[in-house]
Amino acid sequence: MEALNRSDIESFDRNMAEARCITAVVHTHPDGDAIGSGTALLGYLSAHGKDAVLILPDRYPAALEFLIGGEMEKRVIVAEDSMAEAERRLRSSDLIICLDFNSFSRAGDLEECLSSVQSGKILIDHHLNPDRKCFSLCFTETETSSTAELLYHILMEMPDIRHDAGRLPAITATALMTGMTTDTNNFANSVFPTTLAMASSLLGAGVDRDFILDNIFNSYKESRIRLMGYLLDRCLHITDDGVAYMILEKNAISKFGIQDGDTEGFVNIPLAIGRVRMSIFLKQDKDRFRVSVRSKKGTSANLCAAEFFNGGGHELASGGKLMIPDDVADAAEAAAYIERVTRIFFNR
Ligand SMILES: [Mn+2]
Repeated sequence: MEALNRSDIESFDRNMAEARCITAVVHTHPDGDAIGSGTALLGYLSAHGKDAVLILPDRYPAALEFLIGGEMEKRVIVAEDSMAEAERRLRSSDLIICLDFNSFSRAGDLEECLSSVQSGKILIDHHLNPDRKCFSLCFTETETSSTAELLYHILMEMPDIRHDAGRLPAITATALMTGMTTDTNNFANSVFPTTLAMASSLLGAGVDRDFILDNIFNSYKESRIRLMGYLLDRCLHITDDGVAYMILEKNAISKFGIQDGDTEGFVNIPLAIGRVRMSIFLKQDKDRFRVSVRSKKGTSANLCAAEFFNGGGHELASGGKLMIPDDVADAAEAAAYIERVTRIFFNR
């Protein structure tokens, strides 16, 4: 990643110092990086005596409860459960810090409120194409593993931290390590020299990586593993172009008792197959499918998601949606849609 701009760092520090009421916001369906960077910042601000709150557009996966439980929970608002409280909080904030998303539309029902409030807004993110005009200060960097890593490098520059991870509040150090670990899928992708340097400093500062790994990778419900087996056996298709896709429909979601977050990472599994170049995972959600796209180097998940799935994100890891009936007439049409558009994508 590029060196952080000194004047940006100074203005970030000044913005935080001058604000009394600071609110962090993350994207819908928050993952480990969103919750990790959000709670890390919350821990840092709280240690500085700030009135700090983290707003999540909707509920978080159970596997991340270890970051949000206890004292922290009082400082988290789930907008899906308390929209009025979330909007009140945003309106009364002196400073809003958006983490791990590139435009307000990724904050779901909070979009309008975020656009209309007049406070200072800071972006810290690692996705492509940030909506810069909406922010008074932007830290965006795609050459980094995660928002957690970017936030780590920013915090290292703060005058009270002075490049010593041991000076970070313990919850901040743990949460930063968690966000980076989930976004790299435990050091499997998007690992940069700076990523390993961060991991090394955090381990040196006493972060318990075994505790984090136990929570994020070894605490799943049995239903997740059984659903994984069902999907791989019954629902995995691979096209002649090497596109693997799985479609999780409503009936299977209720049959297996699946909740948000339970299917996290499923999209990566088919990439282990030699001839697969791209993997697409669809999950039905009311009037739409939520779409995850992953690709191997040389194929752009981002371009495919942007052109055919109303989305985008990173070069090799993107997301989007498929609307019913705008994009596909009904759920049963989704497979044919994927076959058709990926044939176009790979053969022109
Ligand atoms: Mn991220």
